[in-house]
Amino acid sequence: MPNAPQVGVIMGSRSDYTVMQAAVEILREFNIPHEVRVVSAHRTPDLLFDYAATAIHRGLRVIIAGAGGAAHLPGMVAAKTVVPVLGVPIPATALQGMDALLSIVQMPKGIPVGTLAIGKPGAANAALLAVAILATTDPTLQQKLIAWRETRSNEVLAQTIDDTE
Ligand code: RP5
Repeated sequence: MPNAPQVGVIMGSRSDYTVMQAAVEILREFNIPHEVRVVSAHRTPDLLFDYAATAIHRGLRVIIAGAGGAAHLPGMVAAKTVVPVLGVPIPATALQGMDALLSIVQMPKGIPVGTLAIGKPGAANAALLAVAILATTDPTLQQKLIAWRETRSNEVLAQTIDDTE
């Protein structure tokens, strides 16, 4: 299926979408077929198991999982699939995402989760990393990613600072 999702973006709650939208925007920019779902590790554990267990057969090549608090979603998904899982810590509690970061990054040896930064920069980078992973087998996408980076470089090169103010 040509438009079958290649990247799954999941999150523990609808409230996480304000952060995870940054990932979706990047995937849209690169025209990556993707899907976006709410899958909660502790509130819908059966859905989590089903989502992860069927991911590879449905053609998903990367899963981006955002979660706040104890943030066990990315690790649990990774435990049920060999599709690469990228975890995004959501600043959802009084600890501003440090809790989620430590939970996601401290996976015991054997079940890796690629852990990104807390919040929107991490969500955007998770999508860029997903694009880079897909680009390893897609030269056209690789060129697009290179051009995207060049645009960012040129933006910085064009920046000036008026130090007389
Ligand atoms: C986690 O709890 C979610 O990933 C979210 O970041 C956090 C709060 O969820 P809600 O109470 O807003 O649904 O499971």
